[in-house]
Amino acid sequence: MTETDVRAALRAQRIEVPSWAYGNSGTRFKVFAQPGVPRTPEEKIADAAQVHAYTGVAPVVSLHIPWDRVDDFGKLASYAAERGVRIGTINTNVFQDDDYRLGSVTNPDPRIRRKALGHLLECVDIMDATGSRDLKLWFSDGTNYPGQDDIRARQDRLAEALAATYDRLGPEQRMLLEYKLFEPAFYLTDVPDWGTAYAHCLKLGERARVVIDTGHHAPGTNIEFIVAFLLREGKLGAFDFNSRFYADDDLMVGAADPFQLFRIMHEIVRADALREESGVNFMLDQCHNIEPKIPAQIRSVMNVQEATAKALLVDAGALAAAQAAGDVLGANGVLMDAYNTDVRPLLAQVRTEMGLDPDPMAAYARSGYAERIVAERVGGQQAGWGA
Ligand code: RM4
Ligand code: MN
Repeated sequence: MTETDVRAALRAQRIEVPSWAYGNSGTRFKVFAQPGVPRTPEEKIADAAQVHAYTGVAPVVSLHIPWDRVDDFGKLASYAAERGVRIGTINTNVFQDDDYRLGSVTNPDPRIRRKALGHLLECVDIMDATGSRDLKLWFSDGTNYPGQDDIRARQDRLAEALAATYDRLGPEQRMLLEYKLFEPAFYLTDVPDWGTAYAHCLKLGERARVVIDTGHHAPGTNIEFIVAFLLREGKLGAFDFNSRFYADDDLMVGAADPFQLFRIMHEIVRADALREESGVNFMLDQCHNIEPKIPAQIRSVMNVQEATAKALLVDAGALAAAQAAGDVLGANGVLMDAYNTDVRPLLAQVRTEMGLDPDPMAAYARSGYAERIVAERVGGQQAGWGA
């Protein structure tokens, strides 16, 4: 790839940001409120628009229902458009109601299963109003003790709810199924890994795809293998990017392991899946518990851009030649050369070409927006996880 092509690919890259990153969040021990945090979905969108304004590659905001419930979603979509962004993925939430103590769509009680399915279908109604393409499903469903419930029956119930939701989708809409190894369930999780998600998606059809949340694996898991495999099968729908040191830490992507992020993006570039038409959605799913939220999102977008730039710089011809020749060290050297390149000047140039400040962090800090929201957002109820 020529340097001009690399820069064009970086200009065309798109990263979706989560509305919940701008609200208060924390651990089960404490949520530290921050001044200036949004009180409404509109204020979250306004904050997300700042991330796009300084990076130029983050024009889409993901919503989480019911956290972002409004009376008129069409109006919310227009509000987003006025701020230069649009509403993206609709994230379902069947993990925060007392009824879901023993599960949502896999609950042994048919009444609760119907209630959970009702929420999933309502989220498709919301997609119709916002013009969203993707419905993202993550289930906290599972059990804490062996024998607590029947593993196979729970899979049957899950399959039934997934099929009913899939049937409700419009022709342009997709269903994305996310997996997670454990937490909040500690013994068994009903969708614990990519294989389970993949098997369900395969049965459902073309428009069902898997979401890889980078924080949802056992330590040491080779995530880029999962990426390569799903891309090859046409079943990778989206990423939830974040980083982890221990469990599902939801820290800034690229903070814990920038090399892993590079390896993931290398598989993306290798499969030519960076382009929007590939149908892979690059989302952030993060919580900024102690750091300021908008700058943390800007930094995260930049981290993804840096990993992408390095992946684009891999000399594909030299790599293929070394691989074909069985040159172990040569092939590894080609990859490491790209990883060890300082791509910050290249990205600064890309931003200048896009009419942006080459240093998004500094430009945002200078803008006065952070001070303004602290002064203006007084009173009301700050948005948060409600966990
Ligand atoms: C889950 C999962 C979902 C996200 C929620 C907030 O762990 O990652 O994607 O919507 O957290
Ligand atoms: Mn996630």
